Amino acid sequence: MPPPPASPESTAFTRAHRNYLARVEAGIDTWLPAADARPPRLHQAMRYAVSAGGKRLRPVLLLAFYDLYPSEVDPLPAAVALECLHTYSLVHDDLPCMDDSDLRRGRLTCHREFDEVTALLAGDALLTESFRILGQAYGDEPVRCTALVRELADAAGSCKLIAGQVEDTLGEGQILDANAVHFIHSNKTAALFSAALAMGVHLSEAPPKCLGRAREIGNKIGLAFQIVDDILDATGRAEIVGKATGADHARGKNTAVSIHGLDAARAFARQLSREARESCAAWDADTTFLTTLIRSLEDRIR
Ligand code: GRG
Repeated sequence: MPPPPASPESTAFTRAHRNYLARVEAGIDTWLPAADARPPRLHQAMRYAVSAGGKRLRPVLLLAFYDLYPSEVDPLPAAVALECLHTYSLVHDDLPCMDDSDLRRGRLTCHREFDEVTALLAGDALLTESFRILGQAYGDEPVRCTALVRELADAAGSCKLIAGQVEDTLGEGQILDANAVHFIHSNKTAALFSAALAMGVHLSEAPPKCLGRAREIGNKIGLAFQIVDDILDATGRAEIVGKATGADHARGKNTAVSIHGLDAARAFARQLSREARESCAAWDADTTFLTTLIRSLEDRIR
């Protein structure tokens, strides 16, 4: 039986989404050092980790938010910088000293494909690259460049992304309360989503008052996304997440599912997603792509 005809809205969404993804892939290829740059093993590992398989959610959100009030500035290098930083965190998180994972983005993790030392250094280099790219691309505009660097550094630093990772790791095998898990999710995951939207605002013509609202929407998307990730891990949909499932439970991790139970976690994710979509829709611009994207994240747990 032929598939039902796609609605005009979903066709437009798919086309726009493909377009964003193609731009991100091209940007990654342009901005990362060539695979044969010396030392080639390091640069191959960096490209291996960043290339193919990622959903590119954070850079797509940055570009889509920028597109609400586009400016003369090219947002692509910032989108690539954000994806490099996100990928570094995944490479390090997969290392034997952390989650010791074999699969990521549907294939072997960086340290399994290369070796532990190379993966550690590739992660370090991706982190540094993200700030080099921002400096190189936006250095001619010091105010904008500083805002972008601060936004990304703040989200990725010791009080947010790394704070979340540390408390997540320390909490393994212990029973944390809902506040502690909320802290972990807000910082390990949502901070980078918040930064994605805020960076889109810094690059665009959006009025400065949009910044706080953008961060808030990013926070809700990130929290919803993490809860969905926890649900997928608990319900074993490895083909959707591109990595082994059941890992959270096996490691004694505290998740939205272990704290609230499956049904309440689902309801919480849907509520956050709905709030994020409603806040987007109240924006004085065409937010159809963004609201459809947010709904598609929630639909992963249908
Ligand atoms: C090692 C400093 C350091 C931080 C690690 C990001 C992170 C913190 C750990 C990764 C493990 C994890 C479950 C993080 C929560 C956020 C999350 C679900 C990341 C995966 O993001 P996706 O699904 O990945 O967007 P892709 O591969 O699609 O880019």
